[in-house]
Amino acid sequence: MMCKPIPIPMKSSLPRIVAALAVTAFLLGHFSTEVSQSQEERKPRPEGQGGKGKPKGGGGGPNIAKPRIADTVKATIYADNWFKLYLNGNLVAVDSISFIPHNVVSVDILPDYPMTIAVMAKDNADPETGLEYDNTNLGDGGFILKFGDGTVTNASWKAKNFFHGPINGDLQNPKTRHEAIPANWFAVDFDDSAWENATEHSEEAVGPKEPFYENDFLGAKWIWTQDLGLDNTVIFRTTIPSPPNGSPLPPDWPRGEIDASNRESR
Ligand SMILES: [Ca+2]
Ligand SMILES: [Ca+2]
Repeated sequence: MMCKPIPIPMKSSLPRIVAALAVTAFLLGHFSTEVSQSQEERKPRPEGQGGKGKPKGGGGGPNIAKPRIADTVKATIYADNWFKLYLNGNLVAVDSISFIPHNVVSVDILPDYPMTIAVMAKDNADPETGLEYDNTNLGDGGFILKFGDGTVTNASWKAKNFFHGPINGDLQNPKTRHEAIPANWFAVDFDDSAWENATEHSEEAVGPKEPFYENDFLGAKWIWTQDLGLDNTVIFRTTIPSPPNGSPLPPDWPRGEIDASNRESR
């Protein structure tokens, strides 16, 4: 009797199967490598253990206590409209959006006490008129900050205005007044003793936008000079002697010396 012919794979199927097997083998090998690297990254590093153990020579670097990310605190900052922040003379944060939308800037900082905080905050204002939106509107300012160590803005900070206008709020014939900003306004040893204290303003007066409410500013106050509308460039300064939340003072970490490129004044 005649046997029914057994179906055989189409000519093109065999190369496809071989190719699929090869791809599978490659992916398995790649995945294995990835897992291996990931496990390697998770291994605790022997360095940075607080200086324990005997020096191994070569400068003793691995045996020096080094800060870890857990030693940093979070800095959360909102400015209407823009700011730059110095800690102990070093530029550590610049608002990434100069005007609108209003944004919150959040960065990790490695605190060092006493900690001199210096902030330049700017309301959006035309240098010649003090107005915004093509000289059609009088804008207002506002600044608030909170660090993970309990540091917050309040009236204990010093504040000084360097750009006022439009003088008398005159929108029809707007004039402005500028004062030169000291070159070393952010330095630790800058003398701000003659400056007035910052003025705390209500949340209602500043009118923060949505990002403010999505971040933790509990305990922090909105600050500016007395004139939220006409003072447009304000510098704030304060010195925090120790962590306000009672955390112990950090060790004397090796902090290094980066060149002066992050210390420009304007
Ligand atoms: Ca203004
Ligand atoms: Ca504004």
